[in-house]
Amino acid sequence: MNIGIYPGSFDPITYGHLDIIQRSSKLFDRLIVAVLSNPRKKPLFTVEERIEMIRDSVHDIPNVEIDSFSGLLVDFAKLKKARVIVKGLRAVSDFEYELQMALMNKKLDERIETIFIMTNSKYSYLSSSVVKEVSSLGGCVATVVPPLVEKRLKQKFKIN
Ligand code: COD
Repeated sequence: MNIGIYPGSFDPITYGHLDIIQRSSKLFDRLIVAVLSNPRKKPLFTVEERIEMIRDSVHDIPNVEIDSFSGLLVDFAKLKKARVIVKGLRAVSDFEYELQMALMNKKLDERIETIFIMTNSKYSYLSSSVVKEVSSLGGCVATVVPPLVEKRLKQKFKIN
């Protein structure tokens, strides 16, 4: 079975992430969306909240599973018998960081391949950080995140 892993913080999931999930799910028998559990990063949403929002967004894609991990991604990939890591690329700034991670992951486990999917041009400017900033200041994010994410952001920031 051909298993792919799409890892990230997903704090929270955006339509940019969702586009990568939809497109990469067609490349694998199973795609595991792996949510990083790292309290040191001080996320806005707990792992459980992030998983709830992802689950609600991908319920119509049958071969997508959601899981969380801590520690090394390559160890989680091994546990799940996945040999391909999927990453999204938006701009040159993403490339340097992603190249470093891909090469380090290869060093840690030479069986692992990282593949990159180019962002949909509609979402090339989109990041979880921008969404959180706009939402915290009362801006509308309805066109860039799924409805449940918009709702949860409003609840977090106590916006009506
Ligand atoms: N369009 C396309 N792709 C996008 C978009 C968009 N609008 N927004 C985000 N993406 C891509 C990102 O480029 C990334 O590939 C992925 O979606 C997830 O993004 P984020 O921001 O939610 O998650 P990150 O980048 O914070 O995730 C980092 C990891 C969790 C992958 C990384 O920290 C990790 O692997 N940690 C585990 C520890 C480890 O193994 N470290 C050693 C690696 S060197």
